[in-house]
Amino acid sequence: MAKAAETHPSARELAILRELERKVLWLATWTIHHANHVRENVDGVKVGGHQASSASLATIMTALYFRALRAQDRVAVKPHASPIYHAIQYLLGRQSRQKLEDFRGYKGAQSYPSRSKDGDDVDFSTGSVGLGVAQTLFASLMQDYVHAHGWGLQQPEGRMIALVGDAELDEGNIFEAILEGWKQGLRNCWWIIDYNRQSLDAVIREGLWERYEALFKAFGWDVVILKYGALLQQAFREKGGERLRQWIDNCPNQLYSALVFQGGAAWRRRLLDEIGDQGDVTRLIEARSDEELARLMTNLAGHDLPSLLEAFGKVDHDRPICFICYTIKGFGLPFAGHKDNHAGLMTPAQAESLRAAMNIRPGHEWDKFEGLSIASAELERFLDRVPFAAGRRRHQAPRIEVPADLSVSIQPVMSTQAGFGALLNELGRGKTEIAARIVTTSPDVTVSTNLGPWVNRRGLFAREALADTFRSERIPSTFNWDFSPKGQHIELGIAEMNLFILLSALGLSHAINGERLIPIGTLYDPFIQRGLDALNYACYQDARFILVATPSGITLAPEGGAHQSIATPLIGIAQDGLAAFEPAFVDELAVILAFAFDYIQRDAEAEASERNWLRDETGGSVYLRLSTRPIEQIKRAMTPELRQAIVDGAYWQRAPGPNCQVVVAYTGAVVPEAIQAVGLMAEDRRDVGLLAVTSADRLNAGWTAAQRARERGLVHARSHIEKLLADVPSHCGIVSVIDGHPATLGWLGSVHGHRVRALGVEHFGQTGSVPDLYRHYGIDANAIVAAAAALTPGRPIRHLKALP
Ligand SMILES: Cc1ncc(C[n+]2csc(CCOP(=O)(O)OP(=O)(O)O)c2C)c(N)n1
Ligand SMILES: [Mg+2]
Repeated sequence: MAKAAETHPSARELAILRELERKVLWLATWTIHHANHVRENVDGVKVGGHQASSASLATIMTALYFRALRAQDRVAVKPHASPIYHAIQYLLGRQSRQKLEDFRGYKGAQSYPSRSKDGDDVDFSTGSVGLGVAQTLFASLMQDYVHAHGWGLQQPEGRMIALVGDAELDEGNIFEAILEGWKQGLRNCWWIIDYNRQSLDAVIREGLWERYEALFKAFGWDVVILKYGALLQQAFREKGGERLRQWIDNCPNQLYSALVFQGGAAWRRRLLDEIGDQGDVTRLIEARSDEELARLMTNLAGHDLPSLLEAFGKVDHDRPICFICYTIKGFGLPFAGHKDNHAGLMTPAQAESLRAAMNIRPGHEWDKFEGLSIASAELERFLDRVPFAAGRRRHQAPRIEVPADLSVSIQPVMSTQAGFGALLNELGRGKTEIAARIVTTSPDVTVSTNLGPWVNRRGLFAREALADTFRSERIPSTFNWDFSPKGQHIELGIAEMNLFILLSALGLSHAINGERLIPIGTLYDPFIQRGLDALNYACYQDARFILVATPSGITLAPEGGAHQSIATPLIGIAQDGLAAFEPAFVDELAVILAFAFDYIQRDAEAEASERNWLRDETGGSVYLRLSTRPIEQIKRAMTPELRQAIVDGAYWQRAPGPNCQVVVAYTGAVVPEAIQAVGLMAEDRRDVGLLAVTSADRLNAGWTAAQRARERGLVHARSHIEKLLADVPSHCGIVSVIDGHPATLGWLGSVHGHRVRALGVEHFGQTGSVPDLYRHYGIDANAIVAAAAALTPGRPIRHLKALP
């Protein structure tokens, strides 16, 4: 049970926090101003405003970072509050002045908080709105998982906190996460909504807070509404105050924003017009100068430190909480409240008047304590004792030993998906460290992606045990669905976004909790696209996981249409931070999975290896595109050379002879067609080669890197694919084939200038049998032969049938 933070701040502490709040607002505003008006802006492009959006959170973040947060808490900061975040870190001595001066510039502080690109201890990246919010929810589940398994108990439980824009809540993935959080018994999660009632373009709808309140409560969250600051609360207690409160409560968002922008005189006119009574209310208004009236009317709780500190400090439980904090976008700045302020930048003249108001002398804009009325030494002492900054926040975890060989009994005919199930089943049987650290998860496709046998052995995870009633009732079932705190499979609802964000959370456990997990997520390959932005997000954060996508392609024949993935191999190539593989045989898969266990744990800062020109030392996540198609397996010894080639991305299954006219290069489940085509051509084309491509992604990356190295003078740089194709005669044609977009392998011809005919799938699939569809899309043996015949001169190929 979480304990309430200690007592109220003393008057002195509050005075210091108020000074810091001013300073944070100044530094953030100046950072953006400097990037636009002071730093030499070579291309004349404005580097982004967001002064208004930042100012909205200045008070809340001051309250959090300088008092309410503890070192074990983790925060996702709304993207446009990045300057506020960096300013706070600067004051805490964790961000350099140079980085602030270079904000949004080359290698400067990032526009949006970035775990991987910023040096000042960003917990979770944000930028694509909605994702960072959900990340905190899943990070909290991850923390529960780690602790329930008896790991990391020396560390106190942290709160996972998101600072959320009100318009950010339009993102559907947030609601998917809330639902999942409810199912999983979410704890220790705070979402603090910056309810400034403005989005990027406009002012938001009336009464949204009521919808949020009902919604969060429906899913078991506490809701705390922070609306009025201390000044307003005091005014409400005066005579006529109740009338003022009613007026504010009924005031439309648009009008409130407009009046905030217009200032004291406008407030006065409007209030007197609408509720002036020549009595109490009029007196309440007239007792204040324009300036005081403006300060009163903008004294919303989200800009009132005592209200915020009290609300955060008095939490004494671990239930999830949604704080709805009323704020003003651009608070304290000249465009406060204006609906066009999102990208608004202060003019140099406005910046000068802010400088004057803040007592900042020219040339001292970056001085930490410039213009403050409390002595620097006292402020320094305070900052040195800030609980958030005490101790280590980013952890490391030792490497988990990975066996060189993963054992699996390979059936004569077997699909890669079945192979995956068998490999995990074998792992589940043993008592190895790697098996203990594996955590699997799947969005309602656990059984259909072949995780069933693993789950039978290792059980499902839940903080509280829940027996499988079918089992206790002795009803025969293939699957044991018992939940316990020791279970190793996290069963998710169908939402793929949640899968990727959970993988993102599990895949950061080593850094967040100092405990390494080996996360494996499974889903149907086409639905990668449903969660693609979240996958991209997970990779950007450098989370480490293995993604197993199966089934894939039109090989999923009878399912038809948009169930059949086409573009995913290209995603595998293009997605940074993700090494994509598509093995054809189960022995290849075993090699790749063992590699993946190791690869996701690597984090060295090494240059690309001269062997294959891949940045293998830095590691990354892994994507395996698998298939349900049963394939006749090859009986062969796994030599070290073959193992290496499979990991590097390709090997000759049949090396081309010296007079080779055609090479067939295949990936994945179409291997029987490729082999058959080579056989059909053998009599009429000489020395046909058969190239097995296990990773178009890694081949392509190595090739690109080797070219770049040569262009920089490393003339001997050679990538794996360049070496493989080096002896293929230049007149030889390459027919490539994949159950996916043909561009995946189409680039092979550019390596040494061979002509290529790239076969694959470009259009939405049909239902049908595998042979029907392979014929229809032209990736069957006959189509491969026809492509070879068209590409390479020579006598007609006897076994070629007319194409349909
Ligand atoms: C997925 C995604 N879509 C669009 C954007 C562009 N965008 C950035 S902030 C924003 C809206 C900001 O509104 P709100 O969340 O209320 O924050 P505020 O600006 O009020 O602080 C939009 C549409 C984005 N960053 N991510
Ligand atoms: Mg907003």
